[in-house]
Amino acid sequence: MKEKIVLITGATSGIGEACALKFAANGAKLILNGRNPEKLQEIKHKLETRYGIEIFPSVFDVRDKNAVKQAVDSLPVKWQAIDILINNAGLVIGVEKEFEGEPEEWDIVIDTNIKGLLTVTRLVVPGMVKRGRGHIINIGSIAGEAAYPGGSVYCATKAAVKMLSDGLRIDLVDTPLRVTNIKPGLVETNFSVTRFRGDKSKADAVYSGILPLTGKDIAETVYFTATAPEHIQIAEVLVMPTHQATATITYRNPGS
Ligand code: NDP
Ligand code: 8X3
Repeated sequence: MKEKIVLITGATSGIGEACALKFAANGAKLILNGRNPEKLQEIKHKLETRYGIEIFPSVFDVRDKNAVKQAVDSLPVKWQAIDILINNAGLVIGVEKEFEGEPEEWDIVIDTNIKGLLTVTRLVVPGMVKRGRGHIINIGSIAGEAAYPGGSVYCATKAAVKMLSDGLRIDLVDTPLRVTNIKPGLVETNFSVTRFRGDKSKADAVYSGILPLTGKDIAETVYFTATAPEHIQIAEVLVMPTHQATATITYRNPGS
């Protein structure tokens, strides 16, 4: 991984931050995207000090097409040859039924999870094609496999991530580029806090009685796919806690 340039969106929390740590520990050069400049600086300082690697912080909201374009176009020359793009930024807000949800919140979720991912992909992948090397790793979800109660819009966005990953893989089939869709189940991050609009006790209840995955577990999976031999394209990985079988079927030990 030494000298590889890795761009991670949504690197200020959870899975994205854990990926930053994993790739930094293995010598990658990181372009870390986030919306919170202070948090990005904090991560930059921590990882550069700990691992002696270089980090380029890139502050933008993936929903803002002009900001994404400006950020990609203005990368200093030595940061332009991105080898790995990890499209991780994403969220869900609410658990309302489809006929009762907030359209403004749907816009945020759809614009981030689908259009944001697509915008970053559109701007980064042409360079990879020109250079004849690159790997696009999208963070999809088990939610893209089947709809569940109160999750239809989020599930639809992650089903879209599957289709965008599959479509990109098809469009790149005559190139050495690889496309991977990682589909995690329950991962304890800030994800559920955002889903429950800041209600930490409701968020905690999502993981009660089951040992959930961590951001680190997903980062290990992402890293595994990124370091597979060049002739191996891991197209999809569905990864869940041992006591999870589908998005809605889990075994919960009431005593734990
Ligand atoms: P977190 O809430 O911990 O992290 C989400 C990250 O995305 C944050 O850094 C957040 O930044 C960033 N982000 C959100 N919106 C934008 C935006 N518009 N522009 C740039 N960055 C943005 O959750 P996770 O780490 O769990 O989520 C990461 C990905 O994993 C998401 O795509 C999610 O759908 C997916 N996922 C999560 C699962 C889980 O159970 N946790 C399971 C399956 C998939 P900020 O702090 O500024 O909001
Ligand atoms: C997050 C996993 O099951 O909460 O994508 O939708 S789930």
